[in-house]
Amino acid sequence: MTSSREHAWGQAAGTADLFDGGIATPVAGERVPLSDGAWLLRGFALDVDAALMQAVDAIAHAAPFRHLTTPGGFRMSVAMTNCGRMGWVSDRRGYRYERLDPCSGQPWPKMPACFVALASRAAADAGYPGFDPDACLINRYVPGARLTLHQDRDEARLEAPIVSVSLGVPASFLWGGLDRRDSTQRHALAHGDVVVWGGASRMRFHGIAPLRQGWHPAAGDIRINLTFRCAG
Ligand code: MD3
Ligand code: FE
Repeated sequence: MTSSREHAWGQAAGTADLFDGGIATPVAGERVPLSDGAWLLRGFALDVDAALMQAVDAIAHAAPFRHLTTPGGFRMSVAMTNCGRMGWVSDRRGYRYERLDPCSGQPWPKMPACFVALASRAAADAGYPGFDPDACLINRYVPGARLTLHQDRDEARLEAPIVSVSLGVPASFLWGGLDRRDSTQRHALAHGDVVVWGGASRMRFHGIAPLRQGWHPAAGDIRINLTFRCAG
């Protein structure tokens, strides 16, 4: 495997191998600085994971996961839905936040109290008190699904951080710079990991490598990612 992977995880002693590539199992309770303003809070959501998974199921019942189309006409391999006052959508007309689910014409499901509580607790822990997200994009990955390198810049309040929560099968997160051509680092994001992306890191390019075959007792062979945003 690449030296960047070994470098990223080389200092985590006494942890078991999670991937054959040598990425180690995250240690719950660790706070890892990723870059300026970005913190990885390992295992931060582990105490509420069952409530989060149950809430995702309820949201998906009202606003089913769907494969959006990019403005360029490609079907995204990641399936998405939203909750909260605003939801992120993509179609031939572009990327944007909408108050209504285009599939149903109804408002997105309300953001569950356990979502808001976790997101604001994580943001405060990383140095962003008073985080009050109005949108939660929910991504669902099956084996092979990926998110190519991109920036998140459709939100109205770019000074607010984004909080992400990983659930289910672990993923290899690609972490670049402010220019698409900048080199990327990889970090494993495992079930229960929370990352807070603010400050100078807010506009960095990032993505998810194709999901590898795996199994997590709470999610089966899929990965779920929640991203909390101040969009409106
Ligand atoms: C860094 N999701 O939904 S979460 C996305 O795991 C997205 O599904 C990925 O990128 C996922 O837009 C990665 C980590 C993440 C989310 C938003 C960020 C990292 C970020 C915004 C700015 C910088
Ligand atoms: Fe993103």
